[in-house]
Amino acid sequence: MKEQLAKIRAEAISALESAKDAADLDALRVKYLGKKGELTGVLKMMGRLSPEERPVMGQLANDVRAALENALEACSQKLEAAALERRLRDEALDVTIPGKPVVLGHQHPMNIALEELKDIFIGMGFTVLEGPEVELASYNFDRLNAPEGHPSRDWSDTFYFDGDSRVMLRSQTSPMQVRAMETMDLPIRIIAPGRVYRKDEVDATHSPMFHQVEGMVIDKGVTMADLKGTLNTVVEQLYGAGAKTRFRPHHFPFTEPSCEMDVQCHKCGGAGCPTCKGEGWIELLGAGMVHPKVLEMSGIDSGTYTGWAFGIGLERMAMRRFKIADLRLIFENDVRFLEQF
Ligand code: 2U9
Repeated sequence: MKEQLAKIRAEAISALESAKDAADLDALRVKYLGKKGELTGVLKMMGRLSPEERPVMGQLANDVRAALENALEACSQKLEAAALERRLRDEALDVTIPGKPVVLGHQHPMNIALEELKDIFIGMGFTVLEGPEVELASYNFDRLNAPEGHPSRDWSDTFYFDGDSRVMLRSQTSPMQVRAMETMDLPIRIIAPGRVYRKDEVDATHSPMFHQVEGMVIDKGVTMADLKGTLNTVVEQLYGAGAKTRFRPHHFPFTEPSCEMDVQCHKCGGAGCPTCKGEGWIELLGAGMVHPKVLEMSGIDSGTYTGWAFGIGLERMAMRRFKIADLRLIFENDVRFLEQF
């Protein structure tokens, strides 16, 4: 029996040396220490021993069990350490390798132009208002002194939603000024940027959707001098201190008197060149004193209050600012074009 125990011990220790993983260890544990294992088998034969031999063999068997358990534990720790070592090696990450560069996007040229303009007006105390693109014709036309039958209301120019021409895609951001007159306390100093829609064929200078920035000031004692002073300041901030302007008479239904403002050509300084088509001047915006009828329709006493308003086509402004020759480039969103700004 003594020899059997020594053999089990030697065999088990040697088998442990070639165990490769936890499954091998479990199999050996069952084989030697399990209920039907070899050590248990030997212990079952203890009954045949003499009373003197029994405690000696019992002690020996316990020693062998303890030795095997220790060896199993040691082997398990060794395998775990090796497995960890292998994982650390396999999953090693070199954090010093340079990363893949992230290509950062940037603002669209239209947004750059809009932000510049907004900054200038916010700096002068204006509030920025945004509102619905689907509008009531009453806000888009009637309240702006363009009653039924006015040419700007024509079906060939306007995107109406219904047969009786009551709901439409706004053709200008002016309805926002009407809404401001209805809801805001006087004095009012606002700009209204946004998308507007007109039935235009797409070409190098036209699109059925384009952007406007309109603005309006209403207060007591506001005159054409305030209009000119404010717009001259805007132009100086956009084009530099030396930029000259001129105001030409014009007609709009919502302003009286009305004008257009030109900026002296930055390329030729007024002499005439291809950029200004020989004119020396480039048209920038339309403006005028808010028509007394427009004030009265929105409940403002035109005897006490006066106002001025303007409208700029943002695409034209951005095209000049960034020297873009064809309007379609602005809407196509070709990355090769956008990357240039
Ligand atoms: C109210 C009163 C007056 C807005 C104005 C213009 C002149 C103008 C054009 C510029 C180029 C339209 O985008 S464009 O085609 N706009 O010339 N807009 S005055 O006047 C208003 C607006 C609202 C209540």
